[in-house]
Amino acid sequence: MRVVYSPLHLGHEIVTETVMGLPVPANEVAERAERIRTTLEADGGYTLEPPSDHGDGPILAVHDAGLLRFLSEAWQEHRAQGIPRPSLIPETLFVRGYVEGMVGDGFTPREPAFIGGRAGFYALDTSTPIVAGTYTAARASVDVALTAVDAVLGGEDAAYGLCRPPGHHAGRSTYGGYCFFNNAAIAAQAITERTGERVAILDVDYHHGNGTQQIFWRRGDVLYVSLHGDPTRQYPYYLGYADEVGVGAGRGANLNLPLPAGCSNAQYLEVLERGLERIADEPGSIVVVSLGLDTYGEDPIGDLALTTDVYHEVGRRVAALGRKLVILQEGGYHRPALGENVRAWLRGVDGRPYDPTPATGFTAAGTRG
Ligand code: SP5
Ligand code: ZN
Repeated sequence: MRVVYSPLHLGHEIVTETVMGLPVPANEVAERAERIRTTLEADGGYTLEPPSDHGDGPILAVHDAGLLRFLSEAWQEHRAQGIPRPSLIPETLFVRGYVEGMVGDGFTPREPAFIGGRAGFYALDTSTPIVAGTYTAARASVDVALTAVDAVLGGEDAAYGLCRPPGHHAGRSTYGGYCFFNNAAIAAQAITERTGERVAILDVDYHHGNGTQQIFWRRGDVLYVSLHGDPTRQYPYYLGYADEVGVGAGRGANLNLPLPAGCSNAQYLEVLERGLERIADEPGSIVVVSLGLDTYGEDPIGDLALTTDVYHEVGRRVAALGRKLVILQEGGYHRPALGENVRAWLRGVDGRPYDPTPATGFTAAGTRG
């Protein structure tokens, strides 16, 4: 399988994130993508290639121009405004209550000049710091996704984009949840434009892909199916409920499948079947997969109980749809098992058996061997 990877992600070097106002060690770190890359290289069945530049067009097809401009300028503005901090985190967030009862009635929210307020005009949370290399990394991550699309439109049955930073929390005009541009949404949009076909997005990251849902909410040509920790207890909290089905032409083209804490492999596979049945009902030849491994039992921010061997089975079942797959990396924060979990998933897609790499010290059951 072709794997698209860019070392430019290394410039998005995050040390701490802010959770409920306090700094904690960052979860979404460069080591994640490097672990995945080295594990796939060691496997031997994956050929790494760099992304090609796809320009602004595919980004602006799903994102607000203001978000793109902000992200492209944010770090230099932060520096120019003389703020002596290692990363840019918003001072305020533009929550709906500021303008409740005002919007659309002769009032338009405006983007301020001070960078701490400007960041909050676009941010969803305070856990997504911007550093010197963030924009370059986020652009490269989009190009990784679009190069994986090129591989599949060029005839490959499946391609894997080792995207970092991830994308599925980024909405039309918002960044957050460690995400800046919505790689999967940009990929799906490019596929619809280039094939004229319907596209399905299967999101198996532990978190609901609020950005992807929002971007395609009114669209019937892009089906969004997501399995995730129930938002009553988990980020992104405000979206991801089962009764969110889309509106207008998009009604019925959004399927949320919330999962309970402690969800086992067997329970997970049952819910997965519902998602796969929905995708199989839809015309189209390509599925975009938002692949998060934060469903893993040892994930530091997830609370499901999946093990490495189930990822092989999930990959196998997704491939059994008989659709071409554009597989894009999202979350997954238990670094010691992350490479193996991705490798198991992709070998499932390839129809190759999975045996754990002895050097990792992890068995297929996910316990230390
Ligand atoms: C792409 C992706 O997986 N983004 C996830 C963003 C989650 N951000 C919230 C992190 C909150 C961490 N809470 C720690 C609780 C530890 N028990
Ligand atoms: Zn996640």
